[in-house]
Amino acid sequence: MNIQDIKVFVCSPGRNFVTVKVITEDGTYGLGDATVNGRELAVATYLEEHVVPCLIGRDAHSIEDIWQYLYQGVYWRRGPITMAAIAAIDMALWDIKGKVSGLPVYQLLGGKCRTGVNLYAHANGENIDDTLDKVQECIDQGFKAVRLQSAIPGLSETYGVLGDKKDYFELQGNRPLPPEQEWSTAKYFKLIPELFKKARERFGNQVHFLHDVHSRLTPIESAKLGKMLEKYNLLFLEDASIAENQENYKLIRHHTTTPLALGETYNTIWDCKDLLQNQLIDYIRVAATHAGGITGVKKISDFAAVYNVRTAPHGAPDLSPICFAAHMHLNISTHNFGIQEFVGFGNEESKTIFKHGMTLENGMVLIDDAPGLGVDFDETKASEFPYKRSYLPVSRLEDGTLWHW
Ligand code: KDG
Ligand code: MG
Repeated sequence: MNIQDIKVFVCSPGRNFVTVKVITEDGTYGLGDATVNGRELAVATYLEEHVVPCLIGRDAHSIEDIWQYLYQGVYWRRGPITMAAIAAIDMALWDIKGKVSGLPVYQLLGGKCRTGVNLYAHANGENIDDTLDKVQECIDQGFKAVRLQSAIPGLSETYGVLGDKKDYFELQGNRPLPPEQEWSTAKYFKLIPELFKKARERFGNQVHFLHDVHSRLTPIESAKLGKMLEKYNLLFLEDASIAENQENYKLIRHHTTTPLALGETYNTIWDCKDLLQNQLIDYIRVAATHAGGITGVKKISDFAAVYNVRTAPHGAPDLSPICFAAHMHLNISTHNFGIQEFVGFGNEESKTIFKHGMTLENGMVLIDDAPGLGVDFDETKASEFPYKRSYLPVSRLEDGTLWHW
């Protein structure tokens, strides 16, 4: 079953998505997500110029061989752009295999390990009370786990809290350049223990709490935060420090029993190999779109299982519903799955483009038995929302030093 054509679409229903459609000679097609937030056209060009010509005429069933061809077969391995391109092709090929066999992808991955996929929702507030009110809303909707983020007093903007702005397009105003945000660890440290103290006082142990540091702390500051939060019993603390140097986590781990999660920007097993085999983290957060697709994530999850590390896939809104569906098939069939981040199925515009049968029930996502990934893409609708240049913010300390965003 040879590949006849591959199309790449970039659309912007409120945010940019790069979508790949692989079409076989009998007309079967598969879909993949290749979105790298703020660098969308780099992946689209990589696909169109360097990947698509090599795949026409190849057997769409040879998923592993095509994965290796695009990974090992390229001298310039790894990196987010290459791995997102591989990811999109990989997802599309799994989608095709499922459609051809008449089975949902999770069946091809080994079948169901659980009935549904547990989620954590977001509570992002303007202050502590606002965050806690949003936790209540999440509980009312049936979520059993909630990530708490709150605006930091004294800083003009905080990660995760957009204020009256709908998204980063609005935050950038009419000037499509990276917005700049201030960071102060001292101000953050005044807020966070108070946030979780009040959260436990108000909600007791009825719900799991999580928090994303978004890599703003040094390793010793992360160790301190982990220790401060131990009594509030977090499900995990995410991206406490940047881990380009995986050794950083030895120091953090040594000081705290707060569970640690990491990996949403990782692209291959090599980015997290030391963290996993030294049991320095508890959850690995790689996303199918950024870590080589279903095939890439499966390799990482199986390796993680050996070291008792569970998966907690990235679920931000810059991953398209195709990536979310790929996660669902992985999550339901992976024994060492932990929890899935969830921020909804997209805005109203994006729902007119991406159609799927996933449903939300009592803090879980259920998937139907549609063959393949179970997502469809409306090309005509997508063309009504053309690409718009967009950037994620840049972070600086109060003295102007560039910092981790
Ligand atoms: O594109 C960047 C976002 O995906 C990221 O900031 C979201 O950290 C994030 C999360 O945990 O969802
Ligand atoms: Mg994160």
